Amino acid sequence: MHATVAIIGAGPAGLLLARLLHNAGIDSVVLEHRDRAYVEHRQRAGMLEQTTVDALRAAGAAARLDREGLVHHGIELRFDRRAHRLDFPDLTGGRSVMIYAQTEIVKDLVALQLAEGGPLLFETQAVGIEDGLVRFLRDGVEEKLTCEFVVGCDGFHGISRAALPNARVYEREYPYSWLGILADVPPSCEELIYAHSERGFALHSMRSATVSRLYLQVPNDADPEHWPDDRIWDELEARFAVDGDWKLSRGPITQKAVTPMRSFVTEPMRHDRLFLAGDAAHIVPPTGAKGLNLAVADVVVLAEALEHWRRTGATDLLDAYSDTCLRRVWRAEHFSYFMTTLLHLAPGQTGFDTRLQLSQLDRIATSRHAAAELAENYTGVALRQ
Ligand code: RFL
Ligand code: PHB
Repeated sequence: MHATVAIIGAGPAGLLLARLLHNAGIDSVVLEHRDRAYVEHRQRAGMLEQTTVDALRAAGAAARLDREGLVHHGIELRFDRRAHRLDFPDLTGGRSVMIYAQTEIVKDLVALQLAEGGPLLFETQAVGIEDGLVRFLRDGVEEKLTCEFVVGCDGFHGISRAALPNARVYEREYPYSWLGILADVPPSCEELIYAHSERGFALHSMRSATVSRLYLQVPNDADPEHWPDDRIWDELEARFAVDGDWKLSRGPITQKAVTPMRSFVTEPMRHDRLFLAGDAAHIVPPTGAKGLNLAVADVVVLAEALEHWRRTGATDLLDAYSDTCLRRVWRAEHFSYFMTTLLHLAPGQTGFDTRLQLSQLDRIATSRHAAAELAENYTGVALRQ
């Protein structure tokens, strides 16, 4: 088998890259370890920056997103039993975000790829990367895919990262995790609520007018089995408590999972003809909602560079890929770290630490500059700076 570009992984990064290359007339083959149902139902991100929405539209992959996505013009911060709204268009000169689940983006991109694009092989595991060659296992048999370029879009647990010699790794783990739930109940809010409380962090997000997505900070060793539905709703209610008459609606919980939090960057994101994109190259804790957006931004930059190479033979944009991406990646790393440490209670945290968090939250609530700094980062920085 041969392709100009071998793409490992059919998450948002790999699927969108395949679509962008197809649109540019560059052939690719996508190898995906898991089956289609698994990839389409893995519950993850929900918040899309404007740049991500624009990229999906330009790729011709936004028909359903434009019908079903929810445009959000702000978020609410809750702390000290107070609610403070950040108005994004006002603070950023007109920017907003969209709520549309990662599962739906993946479904849309898989359908387009199967209908119009090159091969997308499920249950096909890449097991080795050499110069211009990917070895993979299908039905227990090892096969070879030769190519001009390999792009590792295989997430944090993939094999691509290890194929980069001389990479430097920067990493941080956090002393807490998220218990995420999906519930069949209309959201109790119109916009996302990020809550700081003396019991720990909570986030109210949503998937549609009838499905809510909520998260609770829990210890790293938390077992979802120890979190029966009533305990989850009681804890959410306590953490979102606010003066006034707001009420949290309860409903049947259909999914529960615990996710650890990590910051991770590997540099550079390229060696020779091997490129990394998305979670394969960098991880952020989910508090800033940046992971999926970074993955999309990486492949937009890479697809343009490959198209430029195909048209002119020049490698200058490919050579600049890693530096171009890492500048945006580190901004998102800082912002995600900032949001995470601002809103969570670390085990053993002192009253002093909590007072600092509350002071910073109060600053965001009272200073337009502080609010604008948060809003600009949340709605997303430019693709290239
Ligand atoms: P993915 O989605 O992990 O896809 C990688 C794919 O590679 C496959 N694979 C292999 N295939 C072939 N051979 C191998 N050897 C392979 N090894 C692995 C895997 O099966 C998989 O299909 O990476 P990608 O495409 O880079 O996308 C990244 C995003 O999925 C991730 O950053 C976001 O989900 C992070 N994230 C959020 N990001 C946002 O932008 N906004 C959010 O609101 C947001 N919320 C979240 C999140 C992540 C969460 N979790 C569970 C980590 C909320 C949560 C709870
Ligand atoms: C989500 O909807 O899953 C979501 C939204 C915002 C975040 C993290 C997750 O910061």
